[in-house]
Amino acid sequence: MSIARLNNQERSVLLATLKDWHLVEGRDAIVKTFRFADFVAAFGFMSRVALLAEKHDHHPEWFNVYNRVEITLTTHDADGLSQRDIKLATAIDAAF
Ligand code: H2B
Repeated sequence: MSIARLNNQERSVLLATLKDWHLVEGRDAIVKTFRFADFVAAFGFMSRVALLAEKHDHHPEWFNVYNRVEITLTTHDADGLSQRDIKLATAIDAAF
């Protein structure tokens, strides 16, 4: 299914409202790194995000080492950033 990419105005709103999410160099995506006390805390967060991803039908690219979780969001169906990424990023921040 196709969905619209964010326009320039939506992008500035996105970056102004989402804390510590950054544009990825060389692709239309955003990334944020989350740090936790230990692996169990990090994995608990990943479990919450997994449920959110299913609920939103939007799934993160992510990388975990011990207490660090790096999450990248983009919309393959839009070939870049869409409102779905804003919505999921906001929900992820609330689960942190
Ligand atoms: N997740 C992400 N990050 N991007 C997508 O384009 C996407 C997704 N598409 N999760 C969804 C699932 C799509 O495959 C289903 C069919 O809606």
